[in-house]
Amino acid sequence: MNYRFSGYDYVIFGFSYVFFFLFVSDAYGTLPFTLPAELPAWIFLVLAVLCNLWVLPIPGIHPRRPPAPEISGVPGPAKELPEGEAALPAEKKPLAKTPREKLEQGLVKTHKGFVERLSSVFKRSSRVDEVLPELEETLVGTDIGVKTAYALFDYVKKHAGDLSGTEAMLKAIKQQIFSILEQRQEPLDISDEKKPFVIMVTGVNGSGKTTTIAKIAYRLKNEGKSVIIASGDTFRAAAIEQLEHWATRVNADFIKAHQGADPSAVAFDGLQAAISRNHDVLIIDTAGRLHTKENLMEELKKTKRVLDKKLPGAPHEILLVLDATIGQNAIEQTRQFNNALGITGIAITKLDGSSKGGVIVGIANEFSIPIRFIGVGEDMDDLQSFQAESFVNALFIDN
Ligand SMILES: Nc1nc2c(ncn2[C@@H]2O[C@H](COP(=O)(O)OP(=O)(O)OP(=O)(O)O)[C@@H](O)[C@H]2O)c(=O)[nH]1
Ligand SMILES: [Mg+2]
Repeated sequence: MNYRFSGYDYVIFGFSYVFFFLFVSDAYGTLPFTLPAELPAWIFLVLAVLCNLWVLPIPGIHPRRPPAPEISGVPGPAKELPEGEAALPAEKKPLAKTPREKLEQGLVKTHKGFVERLSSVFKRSSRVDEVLPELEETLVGTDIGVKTAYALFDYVKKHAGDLSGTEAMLKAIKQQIFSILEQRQEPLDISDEKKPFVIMVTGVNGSGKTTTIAKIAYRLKNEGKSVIIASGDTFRAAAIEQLEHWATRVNADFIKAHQGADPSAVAFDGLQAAISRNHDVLIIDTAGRLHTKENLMEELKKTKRVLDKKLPGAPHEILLVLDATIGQNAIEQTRQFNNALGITGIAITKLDGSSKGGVIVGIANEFSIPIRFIGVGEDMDDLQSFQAESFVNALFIDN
């Protein structure tokens, strides 16, 4: 916590020592003077504790002392801002990070959870054959999924004879991961021929759908596109309000639904509004769970059908939002959503909060679905277009 002690605090802190000394002396009967009244020893202890409490930075107890200003450049809590800009006056703004720095910072935990684990295996010995059994075990224990772990392991084993040492093994793995990821690098192309371009955003609850929608809308608005957002997650009123808040913040049009409304009817209304108001892009939020007993996938399929009926070819993108913190479970989620809906793009969020971001390699290896975006933070510009090369370089930083 950022906190500065004033001179006044040091005096109070000194008093706490005095009271503690009095408590100990009184308790042992060695007080060097007589007290004016018969006070029990514990009174001094209470006073010492109170002095300490006064000095310690406890929220709510020190309204008179604001925290020291943020100077580290670490993003603070979400700011209430138009166009995603920082609310601080220019001279107080922390230095803006470049997308590359954000990516590197966002992948620090995954670097530790994946690359450092592999590096530690290679540090044991410089002989390729000696580390193979441990490499197998370590790869399988990471978050890339067993299938991909064995694909990488088999590759290294097969080429073991050509590799000069364990350092070359890590480089070979890095290269293989790049090859896997490169195939999935295909940014979302919003062509003018498909107008309105309809993006249906899916994923389990809490995966980051609504925030990702806001971030995409923010990007598109910056590119000069007009955007409308429809709140197809009618599970709870708060979800609708959350989306409305984001739509206002990024200056996008919004189709509001009431809680409990039929999600496919909301999507239909959104599409109708997008057409009549001549918007370039419609983004539809969907629920991660439902209030009815109906199956989530069936409901999503229905929404997809309704959109296609109104505008043949829509939705043009069915974006699956996956939370990187759940690790390998994201692979199973992709399978289920893809089987039901035919996912056309993936966004992986919360990489900054996860050491399990290696799962992206497993997803890229097991499904031929483009990875459109990666989320590396909670700010509006923390959604990046997925680029295999910069991703792998940030992941294997220093290697
Ligand atoms: N650190 C970090 N947090 C994120 C990222 N993306 C989303 N979040 C946070 O994840 C939480 C859930 O995000 P939502 O967008 O509400 O998720 P959702 O899928 O819409 O959730 P439901 O509406 O409950 O289904 C929020 O606190 C977001 O701020 C990210 O890339 N990094
Ligand atoms: Mg939501």
